[in-house]
Amino acid sequence: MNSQETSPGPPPLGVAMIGYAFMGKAHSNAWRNVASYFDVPAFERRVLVGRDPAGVAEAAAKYGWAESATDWRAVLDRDDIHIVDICAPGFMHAEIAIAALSAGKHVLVEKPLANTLAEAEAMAAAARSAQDKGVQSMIGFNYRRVPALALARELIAEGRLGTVRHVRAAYLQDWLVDPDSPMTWRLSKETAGSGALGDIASHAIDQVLFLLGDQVTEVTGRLHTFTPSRPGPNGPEQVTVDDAAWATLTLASGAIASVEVSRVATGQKNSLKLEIYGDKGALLFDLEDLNELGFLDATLPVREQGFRRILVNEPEHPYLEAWWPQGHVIGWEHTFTHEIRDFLLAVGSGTQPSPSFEDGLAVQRILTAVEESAAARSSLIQLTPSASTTQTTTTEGA
Ligand code: SOE
Repeated sequence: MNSQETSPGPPPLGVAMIGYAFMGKAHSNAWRNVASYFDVPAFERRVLVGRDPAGVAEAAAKYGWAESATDWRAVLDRDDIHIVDICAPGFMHAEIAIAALSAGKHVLVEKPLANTLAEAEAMAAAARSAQDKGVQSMIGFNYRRVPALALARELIAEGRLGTVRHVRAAYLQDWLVDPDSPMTWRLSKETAGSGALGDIASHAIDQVLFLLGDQVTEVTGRLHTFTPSRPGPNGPEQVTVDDAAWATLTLASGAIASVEVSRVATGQKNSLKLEIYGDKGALLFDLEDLNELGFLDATLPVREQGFRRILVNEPEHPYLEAWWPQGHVIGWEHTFTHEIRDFLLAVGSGTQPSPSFEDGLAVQRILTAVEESAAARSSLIQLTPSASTTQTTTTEGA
C-alpha cells in the first residue's frame, strides 16, 4: 500500500528506489512518512530494486514498496517511473544517475556524488543537460535538513556572527575500531572511492560550504589507514581506503576551516561536531544532540556573554511546524523526510533542488584535493626525535 491516497490533481509521480541497505531503509522511512506531515506532490512508492531477488522482495514488503525488481535498467524503461532514488554503493552512482537522467527521470542520489572526480563531473554535466529538459536532480546531504543547522545557516547569513574567521568540523565514529571487523564494500577503493574521507568528510565539508555560503580556495590534507587488512570470506583482505582524514580549508571569504574525520575514534558513535567562530558571535553543534544549537552573542556586554542553548523545537524553526508541539524533539531520521519533502517540492514546481549535483561536484573537488595533498605529503615536515626529550613510558623509579 503506498504512502498516500491518490488525491484529485496531477497523476502521482512513480518512485523507484535502488538499494535497500542502511540508506535504503532510511529513505524508505522518509518516503513512507513525508506525505503524512508535509504537503507534497502526489507520489507512489512503486518499485524497490536490489541484486538479491529474495532479499529485495522481503525489503519491499517490509518498507512499503508496491513491487521489487533486480534490473535497474529495465526500471528506467518504465513509463510509470518518474523519480529514481539512488541508495546503492558509490561505485554505482554515476552509471545509474546518468542513465536515469537520460531517461527523463528526476534523480536523488546519496552522498558522496561519486567515487572519482571524473564520475562527478560527468554526473554534473548530465544533470545540467537534464535540467534544460525540466528533469531535476539532487544530492542527499541530509544534514542540511537538521533544523538546528538550517537555523545556524540563517543566523550566519543574517550577520549574527559577524565575519566568520575560524571553523572546526569533526565527524567521528568508531564502528571500525575492532581490527577484526570484517571487510565491506566501504573499505575498498574500487567500490567506495575512499574511506572516512568520502563517507563522512563529504558531510563535514558540505556543512562548511552550506553554513558559510562560501567556496574553498586552498586545501591541505592527510589520510591514514590504521588497519591495513581485515577478515574476508576467504581470508585477510587488504583495506585500500583511509580510516581517518584531516584537512585544512581556506575559504574565499578568508575564513579557515579544519576538518577531521575518523571511523576509529573510540567511543564516538556518530558525532558530527561543528564550531563556527565570528567576530560578533559563535555557534556550536553536535549531531548527537541534534535538537540543540549553542549560540554566543559577542555584541552583549561581556558580563552577560556565554554560550546559550537554543532548543530548536519551536514551530518557528525550519521544518518543525510539521511535527510536534514545542520541546518534543525529533531524530536523525527526520532529516531524510525533510530532504525528500524539499526534493518533491522542487520536482513539483519544476525548480532546481538544493543541494544540486554542482554542489556535490564542489565537495568532490575538495575531496580530490585532500587526496592529492595527502599523496604529495607536501605539508608534512619531518622532525627527528631528540634522544634527550623522547618521552618514555617507564614508571617513575622503575
Ligand atoms: C557511515 O559512516 C554512515 O552511515 C554514513 O555513510 C552516513 O552518510 C552518515 O549519515 C552516517 O554514517
